[in-house]
Amino acid sequence: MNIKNNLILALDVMSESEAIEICESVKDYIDTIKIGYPLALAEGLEIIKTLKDKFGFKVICDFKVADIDATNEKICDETFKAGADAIICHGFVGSDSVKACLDMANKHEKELFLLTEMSHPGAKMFLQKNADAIAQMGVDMGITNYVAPATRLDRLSDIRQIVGEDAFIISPGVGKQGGDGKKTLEYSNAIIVGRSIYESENPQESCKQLIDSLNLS
Ligand code: OMP
Repeated sequence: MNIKNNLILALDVMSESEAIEICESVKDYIDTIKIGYPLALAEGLEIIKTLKDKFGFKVICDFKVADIDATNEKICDETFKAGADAIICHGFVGSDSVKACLDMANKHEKELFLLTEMSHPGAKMFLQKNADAIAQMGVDMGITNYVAPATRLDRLSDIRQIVGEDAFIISPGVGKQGGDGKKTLEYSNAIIVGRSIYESENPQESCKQLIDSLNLS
């Protein structure tokens, strides 16, 4: 996936009108947004097409799909039918569950991102211990897109080692969760940023400043 300015906006706002307002203000700087449960539950899956049609954005659906294979298949099918360009699934559920997502992404000729280790403190309790194995499972399954944390660069680096230079990694946790965008991009292909843009007084200016900071030599 080609992502403008290596920046994905996590659009976790709670209404279509807010979403449109934010997108309007940052549309010159980004071409890819991530929609998760907050906005999809508030406005329905139609919000995907609404924002794609209005702004021409690519949409990654962050539904962290984590069920048995039969259910994952249905979740992914509906999400791609609604217009998503990619979906994020969890890896801890194992290869049969992940394969159901991968097969559905391939069927729709769309993309799957495998979430390895999460960015928040709680990820250290259970997920971190298995994140390398989750990443390795993804490699073994031929998955090329991953989500890995901007909040722990040592772990991000480990995951990059496992998935290889050709894999595509996107990383949440820059800004509000404490991660540094420029350092993260030493390992990742793109950063995912939410609150520090959409909660800002001036989302356009925050977006611009963030992009400038990524390009500082
Ligand atoms: P901010 O912390 O507001 O920048 O948003 C980060 C976004 O990335 C939110 O939409 C989170 O749900 C998401 N996210 C994480 O923060 N950590 C993860 O480990 C994984 C995700 C994700 O899958 O996108």
